[in-house]
Amino acid sequence: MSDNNQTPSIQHFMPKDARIFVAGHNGMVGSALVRKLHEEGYTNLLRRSSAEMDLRDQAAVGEFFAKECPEYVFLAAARVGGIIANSTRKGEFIYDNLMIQANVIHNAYISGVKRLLFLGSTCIYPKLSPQPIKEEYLLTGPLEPTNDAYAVAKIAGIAMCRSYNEQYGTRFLSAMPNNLYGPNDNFDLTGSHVLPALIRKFHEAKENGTETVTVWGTGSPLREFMHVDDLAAASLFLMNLSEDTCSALLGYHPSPALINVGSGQEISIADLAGMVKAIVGYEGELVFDTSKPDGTPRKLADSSRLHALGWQHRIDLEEGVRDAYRWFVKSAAGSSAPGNNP
Ligand code: GFB
Repeated sequence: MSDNNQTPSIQHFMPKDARIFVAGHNGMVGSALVRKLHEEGYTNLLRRSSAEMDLRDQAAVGEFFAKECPEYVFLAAARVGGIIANSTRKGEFIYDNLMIQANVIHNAYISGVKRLLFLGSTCIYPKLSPQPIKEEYLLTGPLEPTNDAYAVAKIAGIAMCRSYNEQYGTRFLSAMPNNLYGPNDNFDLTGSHVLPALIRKFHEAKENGTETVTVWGTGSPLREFMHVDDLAAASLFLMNLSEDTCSALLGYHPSPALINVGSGQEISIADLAGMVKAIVGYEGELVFDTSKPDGTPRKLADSSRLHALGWQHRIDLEEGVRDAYRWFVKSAAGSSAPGNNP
């Protein structure tokens, strides 16, 4: 990985033996958080698979918090998916996300968790928001209809963190990353985001000698991408802010307790397809299926609030896509639905 942008080493506000709950540790984001926490020397991680604890179950989550008493919580568990999953399974997206986050955030308050980081997505912002998108543009316009159920759930989570901070003095921060990719992504073509879908499609077309690969939509939408290892680094950076800096962020005016985590690496879907095609080494043609939705035309996060704190992403998009492709070939190629998002 390139190291052009120097990220300051993480200050360690959280003690190395702190009891840290990573909710959603088997997903792409949660597993990256666990890797990063281990790399930084954290030894006391609490994890529960969805089979061991259904985060939608209020009683089960209450018992877990009462028994395990986590001190810090990374809330990376969520129902997530690409544009078609979001638009065709809205009931699941709104119910699962509302239940998971309400149970975890509420029990974090009840059990006296010191800090919580709630992870969402830049699709919380208005469909036609001015660009780049500042945190204070939240709730200033209509949402993109293909993912409004997911976005409303995530906005409710942000409001819940803010409300608990105001009423109960908790220290719950919401971080909104752009489009993520990396190891343990979901490569199932019906549910995945664009980048893992393109990796799988080009790889299989190359293996099978298929003459064309279909890309959904017009190819014109712009998206900002970030490797999940960068998000994990940013999440630890935020959780380890000094008390004063954390307080300033929680009380920031306008738009308290909310921070964008972007890379600035914006690219059109057509150009992204060209990049993946070259990395995979596929030599056929691209076909654009305009019966599929484009979604929001552009969602570039303004990450200046995070940059002002001293954090920058490190992984260049092309290198990151090469890394994700290597992971796919090693771990996932050939199976129908490998990996899982949180
Ligand atoms: O990544 P994606 O599914 O999600 O799609 P969003 C991004 C763009 O890539 C859309 C196009 O314009 C898609 O039409 N695209 C082209 C493809 N080919 C494909 C393909 O094979 N699969 C997929 N999935 N897309 C999601 C939201 O929005 O992004 C979520 O629905 C969340 O709520 C997530 O915010 C990060 O960027 O459009």
